[in-house]
Amino acid sequence: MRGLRGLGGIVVAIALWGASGDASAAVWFEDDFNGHADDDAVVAAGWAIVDVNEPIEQSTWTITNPGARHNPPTADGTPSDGYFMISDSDAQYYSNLVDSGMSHDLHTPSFGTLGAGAVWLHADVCAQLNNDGAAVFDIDVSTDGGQTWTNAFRRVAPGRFTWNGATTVLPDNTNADGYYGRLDVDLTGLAANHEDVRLRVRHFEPNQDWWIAIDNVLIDDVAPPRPGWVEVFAEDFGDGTLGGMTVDGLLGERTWTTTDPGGKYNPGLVDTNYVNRIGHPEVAANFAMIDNDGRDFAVDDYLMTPVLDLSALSEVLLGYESEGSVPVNDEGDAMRVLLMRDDDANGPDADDEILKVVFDYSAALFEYDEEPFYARRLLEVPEAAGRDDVFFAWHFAGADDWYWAVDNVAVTGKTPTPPAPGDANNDGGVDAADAAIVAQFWLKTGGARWGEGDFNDDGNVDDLDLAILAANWGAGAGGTAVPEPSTLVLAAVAAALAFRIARRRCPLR
Ligand SMILES: [Ca+2]
Ligand SMILES: [Ca+2]
Ligand SMILES: [Ca+2]
Ligand SMILES: [Ca+2]
Repeated sequence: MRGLRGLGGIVVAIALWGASGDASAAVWFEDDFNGHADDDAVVAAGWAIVDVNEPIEQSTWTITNPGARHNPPTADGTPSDGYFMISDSDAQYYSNLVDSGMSHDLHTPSFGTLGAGAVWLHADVCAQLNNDGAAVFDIDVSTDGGQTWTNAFRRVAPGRFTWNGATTVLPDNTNADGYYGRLDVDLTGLAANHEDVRLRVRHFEPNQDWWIAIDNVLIDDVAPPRPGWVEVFAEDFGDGTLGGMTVDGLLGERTWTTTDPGGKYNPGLVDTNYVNRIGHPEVAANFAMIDNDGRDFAVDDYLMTPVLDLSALSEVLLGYESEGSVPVNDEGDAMRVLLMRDDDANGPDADDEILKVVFDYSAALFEYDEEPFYARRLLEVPEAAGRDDVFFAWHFAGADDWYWAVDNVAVTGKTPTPPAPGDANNDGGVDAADAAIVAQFWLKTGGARWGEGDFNDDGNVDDLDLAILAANWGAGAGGTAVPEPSTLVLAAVAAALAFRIARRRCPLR
Protein backbone atom coordinates (compact mmCIF):
# COMPACT_ATOMS: atom_id res chain seq x y z
CA MET A 1 0.00 0.00 0.00
CA ARG A 2 1.42 3.32 -0.97
CA GLY A 3 1.48 5.97 1.71
CA LEU A 4 1.06 9.67 1.24
CA ARG A 5 4.25 11.13 -0.09
CA GLY A 6 5.91 13.72 2.12
CA LEU A 7 7.27 17.14 1.31
CA GLY A 8 9.57 15.69 -1.35
CA GLY A 9 6.58 14.27 -3.18
CA ILE A 10 4.83 17.62 -3.05
CA VAL A 11 7.84 19.36 -4.56
CA VAL A 12 8.11 16.71 -7.29
CA ALA A 13 4.40 17.00 -8.02
CA ILE A 14 4.54 20.77 -8.36
CA ALA A 15 7.59 20.52 -10.59
CA LEU A 16 5.76 18.01 -12.80
CA TRP A 17 2.72 20.24 -13.04
CA GLY A 18 4.79 23.30 -13.89
CA ALA A 19 6.79 21.44 -16.53
CA SER A 20 3.83 20.37 -18.64
CA GLY A 21 3.83 21.76 -22.13
CA ASP A 22 6.81 24.13 -22.06
CA ALA A 23 10.14 22.32 -22.54
CA SER A 24 11.50 21.93 -26.05
CA ALA A 25 11.37 18.47 -27.51
CA ALA A 26 14.22 16.01 -27.59
CA VAL A 27 13.90 13.78 -30.64
CA TRP A 28 15.52 10.38 -30.18
CA PHE A 29 14.56 8.91 -33.56
CA GLU A 30 12.33 9.71 -36.53
CA ASP A 31 11.62 8.38 -40.00
CA ASP A 32 8.80 9.18 -42.45
CA PHE A 33 10.19 6.57 -44.91
CA ASN A 34 9.91 9.09 -47.77
CA GLY A 35 13.67 9.06 -48.30
CA HIS A 36 13.78 5.30 -48.94
CA ALA A 37 13.20 4.16 -52.51
CA ASP A 38 13.07 0.43 -51.78
CA ASP A 39 13.53 -2.18 -49.03
CA ASP A 40 17.31 -2.20 -49.48
CA ALA A 41 17.33 1.52 -48.68
CA VAL A 42 15.18 0.91 -45.56
CA VAL A 43 17.68 -1.69 -44.34
CA ALA A 44 20.62 0.53 -45.26
CA ALA A 45 19.11 3.20 -42.97
CA GLY A 46 19.44 0.77 -40.04
CA TRP A 47 16.01 -0.89 -39.98
CA ALA A 48 15.87 -4.69 -39.80
CA ILE A 49 13.19 -6.79 -41.50
CA VAL A 50 13.05 -10.07 -39.59
CA ASP A 51 10.85 -13.14 -40.12
CA VAL A 52 10.71 -15.29 -36.97
CA ASN A 53 10.11 -19.06 -36.74
CA GLU A 54 10.00 -19.57 -40.51
CA PRO A 55 6.57 -18.15 -41.30
CA ILE A 56 4.49 -19.81 -43.99
CA GLU A 57 3.05 -16.46 -45.03
CA GLN A 58 4.90 -14.02 -47.27
CA SER A 59 3.82 -11.04 -45.16
CA THR A 60 7.34 -9.72 -44.74
CA TRP A 61 7.52 -6.01 -43.97
CA THR A 62 8.11 -3.98 -47.09
CA ILE A 63 7.97 -0.47 -48.48
CA THR A 64 6.64 -1.74 -51.83
CA ASN A 65 2.94 -1.84 -50.73
CA PRO A 66 2.13 -5.07 -52.60
CA GLY A 67 -1.62 -4.84 -51.85
CA ALA A 68 -1.90 -1.22 -53.07
CA ARG A 69 -3.32 -0.04 -49.71
CA HIS A 70 -3.97 3.54 -48.74
CA ASN A 71 -1.37 5.23 -46.54
CA PRO A 72 -2.05 4.76 -42.80
CA PRO A 73 -4.13 7.42 -41.01
CA THR A 74 -2.66 10.50 -39.33
CA ALA A 75 -4.06 12.34 -36.28
CA ASP A 76 -7.31 13.31 -38.04
CA GLY A 77 -7.68 10.02 -39.91
CA THR A 78 -6.53 11.34 -43.27
CA PRO A 79 -3.75 9.32 -44.96
CA SER A 80 -0.05 10.01 -44.40
CA ASP A 81 2.06 10.87 -47.43
CA GLY A 82 4.84 9.23 -49.41
CA TYR A 83 6.27 5.85 -48.56
CA PHE A 84 5.29 3.77 -45.51
CA MET A 85 5.99 0.25 -44.25
CA ILE A 86 3.43 -2.56 -44.37
CA SER A 87 3.10 -6.23 -43.51
CA ASP A 88 0.25 -7.32 -45.76
CA SER A 89 -1.24 -10.71 -44.94
CA ASP A 90 -4.05 -10.26 -47.48
CA ALA A 91 -1.74 -9.61 -50.42
CA GLN A 92 -0.44 -13.18 -50.41
CA TYR A 93 -2.02 -16.65 -50.41
CA TYR A 94 -0.83 -18.58 -47.35
CA SER A 95 -1.75 -18.80 -43.66
CA ASN A 96 0.51 -18.92 -40.64
CA LEU A 97 -0.27 -21.29 -37.77
CA VAL A 98 -1.62 -20.11 -34.43
CA ASP A 99 0.58 -20.77 -31.38
CA SER A 100 3.56 -21.29 -33.72
CA GLY A 101 5.42 -18.08 -32.90
CA MET A 102 5.59 -17.27 -36.60
CA SER A 103 5.99 -13.52 -36.82
CA HIS A 104 6.84 -10.73 -39.24
CA ASP A 105 8.92 -8.15 -37.40
CA LEU A 106 10.29 -4.69 -38.18
CA HIS A 107 13.11 -3.42 -35.93
CA THR A 108 14.00 0.25 -35.70
CA PRO A 109 17.63 1.27 -35.87
CA SER A 110 19.34 1.55 -32.50
CA PHE A 111 19.00 4.93 -30.80
CA GLY A 112 20.07 6.34 -27.44
CA THR A 113 17.94 8.04 -24.79
CA LEU A 114 20.56 9.03 -22.22
CA GLY A 115 19.24 11.83 -20.05
CA ALA A 116 15.65 11.30 -21.13
CA GLY A 117 12.98 12.14 -18.58
CA ALA A 118 10.31 10.71 -20.85
CA VAL A 119 10.20 8.63 -24.02
CA TRP A 120 7.13 8.53 -26.26
CA LEU A 121 6.50 6.69 -29.51
CA HIS A 122 4.23 8.46 -31.99
CA ALA A 123 3.29 6.77 -35.27
CA ASP A 124 0.54 6.76 -37.87
CA VAL A 125 -0.94 3.26 -37.83
CA CYS A 126 -3.55 1.14 -39.54
CA ALA A 127 -3.63 -2.23 -37.81
CA GLN A 128 -6.55 -3.94 -39.54
CA LEU A 129 -6.38 -7.28 -37.73
CA ASN A 130 -9.49 -9.13 -39.00
CA ASN A 131 -12.49 -9.70 -36.71
CA ASP A 132 -12.41 -13.51 -37.00
CA GLY A 133 -8.66 -13.69 -37.59
CA ALA A 134 -5.66 -14.59 -35.47
CA ALA A 135 -3.24 -11.69 -35.96
CA VAL A 136 -1.54 -9.83 -33.11
CA PHE A 137 -0.06 -6.33 -33.35
CA ASP A 138 2.77 -5.87 -30.85
CA ILE A 139 5.24 -3.09 -30.17
CA ASP A 140 8.18 -4.32 -28.10
CA VAL A 141 11.23 -2.58 -26.63
CA SER A 142 14.81 -3.84 -26.29
CA THR A 143 17.65 -2.08 -24.46
CA ASP A 144 20.22 -4.85 -24.94
CA GLY A 145 20.81 -4.93 -28.66
CA GLY A 146 17.76 -7.05 -29.43
CA GLN A 147 18.65 -9.94 -27.10
CA THR A 148 15.47 -9.54 -25.05
CA TRP A 149 12.20 -7.69 -25.73
CA THR A 150 9.47 -6.33 -23.48
CA ASN A 151 5.97 -5.62 -24.75
CA ALA A 152 4.81 -1.99 -24.65
CA PHE A 153 1.61 -2.14 -26.72
CA ARG A 154 -0.61 -5.00 -27.89
CA ARG A 155 -3.74 -5.49 -29.97
CA VAL A 156 -5.25 -8.92 -30.65
CA ALA A 157 -7.78 -9.99 -33.30
CA PRO A 158 -10.98 -10.65 -31.32
CA GLY A 159 -11.59 -14.03 -33.00
CA ARG A 160 -8.14 -15.42 -32.22
CA PHE A 161 -9.54 -17.80 -29.60
CA THR A 162 -13.16 -18.34 -30.64
CA TRP A 163 -12.51 -18.86 -34.36
CA ASN A 164 -8.93 -20.03 -34.43
CA GLY A 165 -8.53 -21.93 -31.16
CA ALA A 166 -5.35 -20.15 -30.14
CA THR A 167 -4.14 -20.89 -26.61
CA THR A 168 -1.45 -18.19 -26.47
CA VAL A 169 -1.64 -14.38 -26.70
CA LEU A 170 -5.40 -14.31 -26.17
CA PRO A 171 -7.73 -11.35 -26.71
CA ASP A 172 -9.42 -9.76 -23.72
CA ASN A 173 -11.29 -6.57 -22.83
CA THR A 174 -8.01 -4.61 -22.57
CA ASN A 175 -6.29 -5.59 -25.83
CA ALA A 176 -8.85 -6.68 -28.44
CA ASP A 177 -9.52 -4.98 -31.80
CA GLY A 178 -7.40 -3.18 -34.36
CA TYR A 179 -6.01 0.34 -34.20
CA TYR A 180 -6.61 3.20 -36.63
CA GLY A 181 -5.00 6.67 -36.36
CA ARG A 182 -2.05 8.35 -34.66
CA LEU A 183 -0.73 6.05 -31.97
CA ASP A 184 1.02 7.40 -28.86
CA VAL A 185 2.76 4.91 -26.56
CA ASP A 186 4.52 5.89 -23.33
CA LEU A 187 7.88 4.08 -23.37
CA THR A 188 9.39 5.96 -20.45
CA GLY A 189 9.48 3.03 -18.06
CA LEU A 190 11.03 0.69 -20.63
CA ALA A 191 13.23 2.93 -22.77
CA ALA A 192 14.34 6.06 -20.88
CA ASN A 193 18.00 6.63 -20.18
CA HIS A 194 19.57 3.81 -22.20
CA GLU A 195 22.43 3.85 -24.71
CA ASP A 196 21.00 1.27 -27.08
CA VAL A 197 17.23 1.21 -27.59
CA ARG A 198 15.33 -0.56 -30.36
CA LEU A 199 11.64 -1.02 -30.98
CA ARG A 200 10.13 -3.84 -32.95
CA VAL A 201 6.73 -3.79 -34.61
CA ARG A 202 5.32 -7.31 -34.88
CA HIS A 203 2.66 -8.75 -37.14
CA PHE A 204 2.44 -11.94 -35.09
CA GLU A 205 0.84 -15.11 -36.48
CA PRO A 206 -1.36 -13.45 -39.13
CA ASN A 207 -3.67 -15.93 -40.79
CA GLN A 208 -4.63 -14.21 -44.06
CA ASP A 209 -5.59 -11.33 -41.79
CA TRP A 210 -5.41 -8.05 -43.70
CA TRP A 211 -2.44 -5.89 -42.75
CA ILE A 212 -0.50 -3.59 -40.44
CA ALA A 213 0.81 -0.34 -41.95
CA ILE A 214 2.95 2.25 -40.18
CA ASP A 215 4.35 5.67 -41.10
CA ASN A 216 5.87 8.78 -39.49
CA VAL A 217 7.64 6.99 -36.66
CA LEU A 218 8.72 9.62 -34.11
CA ILE A 219 10.34 8.86 -30.75
CA ASP A 220 10.71 11.91 -28.51
CA ASP A 221 10.01 13.18 -24.99
CA VAL A 222 6.72 14.90 -25.81
CA ALA A 223 3.57 13.47 -24.26
CA PRO A 224 0.41 13.63 -26.36
CA PRO A 225 -2.21 16.30 -25.50
CA ARG A 226 -4.06 16.07 -22.20
CA PRO A 227 -7.56 17.35 -21.45
CA GLY A 228 -7.89 21.03 -20.55
CA TRP A 229 -8.73 22.31 -17.08
CA VAL A 230 -12.06 23.79 -18.10
CA GLU A 231 -14.76 21.13 -18.36
CA VAL A 232 -17.37 22.33 -20.85
CA PHE A 233 -19.36 19.15 -21.47
CA ALA A 234 -19.09 15.52 -20.41
CA GLU A 235 -21.35 12.53 -21.05
CA ASP A 236 -20.68 8.94 -19.98
CA PHE A 237 -24.22 7.62 -20.62
CA GLY A 238 -24.02 6.19 -17.10
CA ASP A 239 -27.76 6.43 -16.46
CA GLY A 240 -28.52 4.36 -19.55
CA THR A 241 -29.80 7.31 -21.59
CA LEU A 242 -28.21 9.66 -24.11
CA GLY A 243 -28.15 12.24 -21.31
CA GLY A 244 -27.12 15.63 -22.65
CA MET A 245 -26.79 14.41 -26.24
CA THR A 246 -29.38 14.34 -29.02
CA VAL A 247 -29.84 12.50 -32.32
CA ASP A 248 -30.85 13.66 -35.79
CA GLY A 249 -30.82 12.23 -39.32
CA LEU A 250 -32.94 9.49 -40.85
CA LEU A 251 -33.97 8.31 -37.37
CA GLY A 252 -35.02 4.88 -38.59
CA GLU A 253 -35.24 1.64 -36.65
CA ARG A 254 -31.51 1.62 -35.98
CA THR A 255 -30.31 5.08 -35.01
CA TRP A 256 -28.04 6.15 -32.13
CA THR A 257 -29.28 4.68 -28.86
CA THR A 258 -28.11 3.30 -25.52
CA THR A 259 -30.29 0.19 -25.76
CA ASP A 260 -27.74 -2.07 -27.54
CA PRO A 261 -30.38 -3.19 -30.07
CA GLY A 262 -28.19 -5.89 -31.64
CA GLY A 263 -27.11 -7.46 -28.35
CA LYS A 264 -23.44 -6.66 -28.94
CA TYR A 265 -22.41 -6.20 -25.30
CA ASN A 266 -21.79 -9.02 -22.85
CA PRO A 267 -19.60 -8.19 -19.84
CA GLY A 268 -16.28 -10.00 -20.08
CA LEU A 269 -16.97 -11.45 -23.53
CA VAL A 270 -14.67 -11.01 -26.53
CA ASP A 271 -15.87 -12.12 -29.94
CA THR A 272 -15.71 -11.20 -33.59
CA ASN A 273 -18.12 -8.28 -33.85
CA TYR A 274 -18.99 -7.56 -30.26
CA VAL A 275 -18.26 -4.47 -28.20
CA ASN A 276 -15.05 -5.88 -26.77
CA ARG A 277 -13.52 -2.82 -25.13
CA ILE A 278 -16.01 -0.08 -24.22
CA GLY A 279 -17.95 -0.49 -21.01
CA HIS A 280 -16.28 -3.60 -19.60
CA PRO A 281 -16.59 -4.79 -16.89
CA GLU A 282 -19.83 -2.88 -16.30
CA VAL A 283 -22.88 -5.12 -16.10
CA ALA A 284 -25.02 -2.78 -18.20
CA ALA A 285 -24.11 -1.46 -21.63
CA ASN A 286 -23.87 2.24 -20.80
CA PHE A 287 -22.65 3.80 -24.03
CA ALA A 288 -24.13 5.26 -27.20
CA MET A 289 -24.26 3.04 -30.25
CA ILE A 290 -25.55 2.88 -33.79
CA ASP A 291 -25.88 -0.74 -34.89
CA ASN A 292 -26.85 -1.37 -38.49
CA ASP A 293 -25.59 -4.95 -38.54
CA GLY A 294 -27.90 -7.21 -40.53
CA ARG A 295 -30.30 -4.35 -41.31
CA ASP A 296 -30.33 -3.80 -45.02
CA PHE A 297 -31.57 -0.24 -45.05
CA ALA A 298 -29.81 3.07 -44.81
CA VAL A 299 -28.70 4.96 -41.73
CA ASP A 300 -27.39 8.51 -41.97
CA ASP A 301 -27.55 9.69 -38.39
CA TYR A 302 -25.81 12.16 -36.08
CA LEU A 303 -25.13 11.87 -32.34
CA MET A 304 -24.66 15.46 -31.11
CA THR A 305 -23.51 17.39 -28.06
CA PRO A 306 -25.47 20.50 -27.11
CA VAL A 307 -24.37 23.85 -28.54
CA LEU A 308 -21.32 24.77 -26.45
CA ASP A 309 -20.09 28.09 -25.11
CA LEU A 310 -16.34 27.99 -25.81
CA SER A 311 -15.97 31.76 -26.05
CA ALA A 312 -13.58 32.06 -23.09
CA LEU A 313 -11.26 29.28 -24.31
CA SER A 314 -7.99 29.59 -26.20
CA GLU A 315 -7.72 25.81 -26.72
CA VAL A 316 -10.43 23.16 -27.13
CA LEU A 317 -9.94 19.40 -26.81
CA LEU A 318 -12.44 16.70 -27.70
CA GLY A 319 -12.12 13.38 -25.92
CA TYR A 320 -14.12 10.21 -26.55
CA GLU A 321 -13.86 6.43 -26.66
CA SER A 322 -14.63 4.79 -29.99
CA GLU A 323 -15.17 1.16 -31.00
CA GLY A 324 -16.61 -0.14 -34.22
CA SER A 325 -16.04 -1.13 -37.79
CA VAL A 326 -15.84 1.36 -40.61
CA PRO A 327 -18.37 1.41 -43.48
CA VAL A 328 -16.31 1.73 -46.64
CA ASN A 329 -18.18 -0.34 -49.22
CA ASP A 330 -20.57 2.11 -50.82
CA GLU A 331 -20.62 5.69 -51.97
CA GLY A 332 -22.05 7.86 -49.22
CA ASP A 333 -20.74 5.67 -46.40
CA ALA A 334 -19.38 7.80 -43.56
CA MET A 335 -17.92 7.37 -40.09
CA ARG A 336 -16.57 10.70 -38.89
CA VAL A 337 -16.48 13.17 -36.04
CA LEU A 338 -17.53 16.70 -36.95
CA LEU A 339 -17.31 20.21 -35.58
CA MET A 340 -20.61 21.81 -36.62
CA ARG A 341 -22.12 25.29 -36.33
CA ASP A 342 -25.72 25.84 -35.28
CA ASP A 343 -26.23 28.15 -38.24
CA ASP A 344 -29.98 28.56 -37.75
CA ALA A 345 -29.75 29.03 -33.97
CA ASN A 346 -32.37 26.34 -33.33
CA GLY A 347 -30.04 23.86 -31.66
CA PRO A 348 -28.01 20.99 -33.10
CA ASP A 349 -29.40 19.26 -36.16
CA ALA A 350 -28.12 17.24 -39.12
CA ASP A 351 -28.50 20.15 -41.55
CA ASP A 352 -26.21 22.52 -39.65
CA GLU A 353 -22.97 23.67 -41.23
CA ILE A 354 -19.91 21.43 -40.99
CA LEU A 355 -16.96 23.57 -39.92
CA LYS A 356 -14.39 20.80 -39.75
CA VAL A 357 -14.03 17.03 -40.05
CA VAL A 358 -12.24 16.41 -36.76
CA PHE A 359 -11.64 12.72 -37.47
CA ASP A 360 -12.48 10.68 -40.56
CA TYR A 361 -12.44 6.90 -40.16
CA SER A 362 -12.97 5.99 -43.78
CA ALA A 363 -10.34 8.13 -45.50
CA ALA A 364 -7.48 5.67 -45.25
CA LEU A 365 -9.09 2.23 -45.36
CA PHE A 366 -8.97 0.01 -48.40
CA GLU A 367 -12.14 -2.08 -48.24
CA TYR A 368 -14.25 -4.28 -46.03
CA ASP A 369 -16.23 -3.08 -43.10
CA GLU A 370 -16.47 -5.71 -40.38
CA GLU A 371 -13.08 -5.36 -38.70
CA PRO A 372 -13.42 -3.57 -35.34
CA PHE A 373 -11.10 -0.76 -34.24
CA TYR A 374 -10.82 0.69 -30.75
CA ALA A 375 -9.27 3.93 -29.47
CA ARG A 376 -9.58 6.43 -26.67
CA ARG A 377 -9.00 9.66 -28.56
CA LEU A 378 -8.14 13.19 -27.48
CA LEU A 379 -8.21 15.59 -30.42
CA GLU A 380 -7.18 19.25 -30.48
CA VAL A 381 -9.81 21.39 -32.20
CA PRO A 382 -8.44 24.95 -32.45
CA GLU A 383 -11.26 25.95 -34.83
CA ALA A 384 -13.73 25.67 -31.92
CA ALA A 385 -11.88 28.01 -29.55
CA GLY A 386 -13.58 31.37 -28.92
CA ARG A 387 -16.92 30.29 -30.45
CA ASP A 388 -20.30 30.04 -28.76
CA ASP A 389 -22.31 28.51 -31.63
CA VAL A 390 -20.71 25.11 -32.22
CA PHE A 391 -21.28 21.48 -31.27
CA PHE A 392 -19.65 18.13 -31.96
CA ALA A 393 -21.32 15.31 -33.88
CA TRP A 394 -20.61 11.63 -34.56
CA HIS A 395 -21.91 10.88 -38.07
CA PHE A 396 -22.47 7.32 -39.28
CA ALA A 397 -23.92 6.61 -42.74
CA GLY A 398 -24.28 3.34 -44.60
CA ALA A 399 -26.45 0.26 -45.04
CA ASP A 400 -25.93 -3.12 -43.34
CA ASP A 401 -22.62 -1.79 -42.03
CA TRP A 402 -22.04 -3.17 -38.56
CA TYR A 403 -21.80 -0.74 -35.67
CA TRP A 404 -20.14 2.22 -33.94
CA ALA A 405 -20.07 2.60 -30.16
CA VAL A 406 -19.06 5.88 -28.48
CA ASP A 407 -18.50 6.57 -24.78
CA ASN A 408 -16.96 9.03 -22.33
CA VAL A 409 -17.41 12.14 -24.44
CA ALA A 410 -15.67 15.13 -22.86
CA VAL A 411 -15.17 18.60 -24.28
CA THR A 412 -12.50 20.42 -22.29
CA GLY A 413 -10.50 23.54 -22.87
CA LYS A 414 -7.81 25.88 -21.70
CA THR A 415 -8.03 29.55 -20.82
CA PRO A 416 -5.08 31.86 -21.49
CA THR A 417 -4.29 31.84 -17.76
CA PRO A 418 -4.32 28.46 -16.04
CA PRO A 419 -6.18 28.07 -12.75
CA ALA A 420 -4.34 27.62 -9.49
CA PRO A 421 -2.96 24.08 -9.15
CA GLY A 422 -5.62 22.15 -7.27
CA ASP A 423 -8.56 24.24 -8.49
CA ALA A 424 -10.47 21.29 -9.92
CA ASN A 425 -13.73 23.13 -10.48
CA ASN A 426 -11.96 26.18 -11.90
CA ASP A 427 -13.83 28.61 -9.66
CA GLY A 428 -10.78 30.63 -8.63
CA GLY A 429 -10.18 29.05 -5.25
CA VAL A 430 -8.61 25.86 -3.93
CA ASP A 431 -10.93 24.68 -1.21
CA ALA A 432 -13.17 21.94 0.15
CA ALA A 433 -15.16 21.76 -3.11
CA ASP A 434 -11.99 20.76 -4.96
CA ALA A 435 -11.07 18.26 -2.24
CA ALA A 436 -14.51 16.70 -2.67
CA ILE A 437 -13.85 16.29 -6.40
CA VAL A 438 -10.49 14.63 -5.73
CA ALA A 439 -12.20 12.31 -3.26
CA GLN A 440 -14.95 11.47 -5.76
CA PHE A 441 -12.50 10.39 -8.45
CA TRP A 442 -9.82 9.07 -6.11
CA LEU A 443 -7.63 6.36 -7.73
CA LYS A 444 -9.22 6.77 -11.14
CA THR A 445 -6.57 5.55 -13.59
CA GLY A 446 -6.27 6.35 -17.27
CA GLY A 447 -8.26 9.15 -18.85
CA ALA A 448 -8.81 11.23 -15.70
CA ARG A 449 -9.19 14.95 -16.35
CA TRP A 450 -8.31 18.15 -14.48
CA GLY A 451 -11.99 18.56 -13.61
CA GLU A 452 -11.79 15.17 -11.88
CA GLY A 453 -8.68 16.08 -9.86
CA ASP A 454 -5.83 15.12 -12.21
CA PHE A 455 -3.69 18.21 -11.61
CA ASN A 456 -0.34 16.85 -12.86
CA ASP A 457 -1.73 15.74 -16.24
CA ASP A 458 -0.80 12.06 -15.95
CA GLY A 459 -4.34 10.75 -16.42
CA ASN A 460 -4.60 9.42 -12.85
CA VAL A 461 -6.00 10.83 -9.61
CA ASP A 462 -3.65 9.83 -6.84
CA ASP A 463 -1.17 10.91 -4.16
CA LEU A 464 0.59 13.30 -6.54
CA ASP A 465 -2.60 15.24 -7.16
CA LEU A 466 -3.52 15.24 -3.50
CA ALA A 467 -0.09 16.71 -2.76
CA ILE A 468 -0.73 19.48 -5.27
CA LEU A 469 -4.12 20.16 -3.69
CA ALA A 470 -2.60 20.30 -0.23
CA ALA A 471 0.29 22.53 -1.29
CA ASN A 472 -2.06 25.08 -2.86
CA TRP A 473 -4.83 24.96 -0.29
CA GLY A 474 -6.40 28.42 0.09
CA ALA A 475 -4.79 29.77 -3.07
CA GLY A 476 -6.74 31.87 -5.54
CA ALA A 477 -9.93 33.80 -4.80
CA GLY A 478 -7.97 37.02 -4.79
CA GLY A 479 -5.00 35.45 -3.13
CA THR A 480 -6.60 35.39 0.29
CA ALA A 481 -5.63 32.29 2.17
CA VAL A 482 -8.39 30.78 4.25
CA PRO A 483 -7.85 30.73 8.02
CA GLU A 484 -5.88 27.86 9.47
CA PRO A 485 -5.06 26.23 6.13
CA SER A 486 -3.23 23.37 7.79
CA THR A 487 -6.44 22.27 9.49
CA LEU A 488 -8.32 22.29 6.21
CA VAL A 489 -5.56 20.43 4.41
CA LEU A 490 -5.71 17.79 7.07
CA ALA A 491 -9.48 17.60 6.58
CA ALA A 492 -9.09 17.17 2.84
CA VAL A 493 -6.41 14.55 3.25
CA ALA A 494 -8.52 12.73 5.79
CA ALA A 495 -11.51 12.82 3.45
CA ALA A 496 -9.49 11.44 0.58
CA LEU A 497 -7.89 8.76 2.71
CA ALA A 498 -11.27 7.72 4.07
CA PHE A 499 -12.56 7.48 0.52
CA ARG A 500 -9.55 5.41 -0.49
CA ILE A 501 -10.01 3.02 2.42
CA ALA A 502 -13.70 2.65 1.54
CA ARG A 503 -12.83 1.91 -2.07
CA ARG A 504 -10.25 -0.71 -1.13
CA ARG A 505 -12.83 -2.65 0.83
CA CYS A 506 -14.56 -3.29 -2.47
CA PRO A 507 -13.07 -5.32 -5.30
CA LEU A 508 -11.22 -3.03 -7.68
CA ARG A 509 -13.33 -2.29 -10.71
CA1 LIG B 1 5.65 8.46 -45.38
CA1 LIG C 1 -29.42 24.01 -35.95
CA1 LIG D 1 -12.09 25.46 -6.83
CA1 LIG E 1 -2.53 12.86 -11.69
